[in-house]
Amino acid sequence: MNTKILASIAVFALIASIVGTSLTNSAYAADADTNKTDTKSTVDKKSTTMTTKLADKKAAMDKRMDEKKAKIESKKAAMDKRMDEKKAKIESKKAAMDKRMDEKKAKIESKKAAMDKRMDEKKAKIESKIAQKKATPATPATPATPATPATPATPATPATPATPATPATPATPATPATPAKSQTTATTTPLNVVTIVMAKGTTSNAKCDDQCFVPNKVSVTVGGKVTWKNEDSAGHFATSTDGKTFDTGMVNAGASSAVVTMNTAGTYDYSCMVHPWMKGTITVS
Ligand SMILES: [Cu+2]
Repeated sequence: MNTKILASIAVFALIASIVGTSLTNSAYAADADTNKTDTKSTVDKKSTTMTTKLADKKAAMDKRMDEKKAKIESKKAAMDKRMDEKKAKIESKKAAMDKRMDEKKAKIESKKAAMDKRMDEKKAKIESKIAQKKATPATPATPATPATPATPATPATPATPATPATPATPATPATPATPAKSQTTATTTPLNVVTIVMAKGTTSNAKCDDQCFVPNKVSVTVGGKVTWKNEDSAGHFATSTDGKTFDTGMVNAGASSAVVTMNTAGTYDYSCMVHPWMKGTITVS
């Protein structure tokens, strides 16, 4: 820009000198009429030369200006190009980042979905297990031998009900020689009110067998009332295997269940759904 100003000043000075010269010349012309022709031609010559010079300078200046303009424009174009390139780069980077983000999101979501699926499967398994437990009959329903009500003979040997066809021959009830498991006193006597104990240690003793619920075989008449008393250190359930006749819900350690009234005749196996080895039978007649 300085060059431009300097150039302008130079042009201005030239014009001023030309104007000055011509003014002086006309003064001369007015004064000296004799030398008129001579002077005039000289002045004309000078003037022409000056004009030419001036025009040349102007042209050169214009050329330089044009060149500068062209340079500036090309620089601007180059800069614009670079800017565009940068923009494009940034945009492509952004696009790549967006893509990566989307991919990450998708991954996380698919992981979550997989986890949800696994959880659902686990739930389903647990539920089906519980259902199975409820469905599988615990003990093959020892046909309630109500023929011998008075003798507490059948408790300890539940292995011999192989001949249920001949209930008329009470061959073995005469020998009550095995009172080893004295607690098992199966209350075959029909009672109206019975308390069954959830025995101590059954939580950790999967082999408590007929000592889990004591007594583990109970007979009541229709309308009989049964209560479970939990003497163990963990909570237990007494749930009928048919899944509908009765269910004490969780009986806390040291607590007793609500009274269950047996309204329908039949043989009902039951178990603890948390400790499946805990099995018992109630006969209602
Ligand atoms: Cu239990």
